[in-house]
Amino acid sequence: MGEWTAMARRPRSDRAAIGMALLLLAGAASLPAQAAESKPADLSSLTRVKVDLVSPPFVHAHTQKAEGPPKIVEFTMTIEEKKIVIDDKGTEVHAMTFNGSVPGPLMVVHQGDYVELTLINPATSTMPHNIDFHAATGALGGASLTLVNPGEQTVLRFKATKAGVFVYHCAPPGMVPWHVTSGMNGAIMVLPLEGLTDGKGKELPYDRVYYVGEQDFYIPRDEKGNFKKYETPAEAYSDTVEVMRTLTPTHVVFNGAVGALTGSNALKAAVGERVLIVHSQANRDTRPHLIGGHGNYVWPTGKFYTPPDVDQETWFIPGGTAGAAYYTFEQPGIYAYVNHNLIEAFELGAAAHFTVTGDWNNDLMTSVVPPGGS
Ligand SMILES: [Cu+2]
Repeated sequence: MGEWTAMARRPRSDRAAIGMALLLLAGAASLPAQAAESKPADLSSLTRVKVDLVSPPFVHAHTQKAEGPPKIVEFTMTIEEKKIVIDDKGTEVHAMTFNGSVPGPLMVVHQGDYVELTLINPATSTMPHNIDFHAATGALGGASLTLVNPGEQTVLRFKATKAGVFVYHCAPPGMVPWHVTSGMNGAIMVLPLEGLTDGKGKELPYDRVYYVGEQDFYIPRDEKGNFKKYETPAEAYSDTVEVMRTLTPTHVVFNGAVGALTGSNALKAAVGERVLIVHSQANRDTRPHLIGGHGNYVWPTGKFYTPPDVDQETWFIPGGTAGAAYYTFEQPGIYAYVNHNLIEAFELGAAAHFTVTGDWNNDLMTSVVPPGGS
């Protein structure tokens, strides 16, 4: 029986001991006790807003500038363990997901708001899960306060003190990289009260926002080199960890599968529209590039009070980070948005398309002599 099933059946006291060992490692052993004993925060005067999350690449409705004083923003996510197909050859992963999608949904709040998440692990799950918000302060990002066994749920509230886009991911003791590379990650966007700016006073409102979650998968192969299929996550566990330890992914994809954002699933925009692309990678470094376009304003590490880089060709997002890029499309056509490690883009799957409508600008580009014979 794999370690993960043993984890699921451990009683609370054992789980607490494991969590404590992890906390000792992190040098933060006393935090959960303090959380339980200290005075509760009085937030009774704050307005509560309930938000329904939507699946990426789309983002729930929100205002870019804050309206009114800080709020408590309520989100609910249900964990879903499910088999998904990740390429056109039928390769399967027993995915672990927040709300059924890889990546999990993008949450949007404003700086100073309180994020209140109800995290549900249904009885049909086979494993414990939790959530570590990189945007949160304390208790391993909330991970040590949110470990839920199958059939349990929990509510975590944290104050969004820092503006930017931030990764969240599952981090169950003993199984962190397996859960993260099985799809259990997403991002939150904490907007400055005044919305996005260039850091010099110019406002940067967007007409559209898309969320791209890049995912590395590690699928075991059989003796003939074909990808293996397994009946359960438990069965896949030890072979998968072996592949993970090579640090060589078999797939690097956007939004859970090769082609999830290409062809008929392409992202849409029009000439003149200002588009914000939020891009997260919870485990590996990445290098987004918009072929035929630019990053007019880019926050490569995603933090909105760091002035954006301008006119970028390719930008670097370190693993464990969400970044953001802002671009106003100027020409119609199909653009590829890729990880510019081109082997990862073209051979492993890390590519999306934008389909942009509008009028061609001959001043920006003209075919003077079309390709042909001399
Ligand atoms: Cu998990």
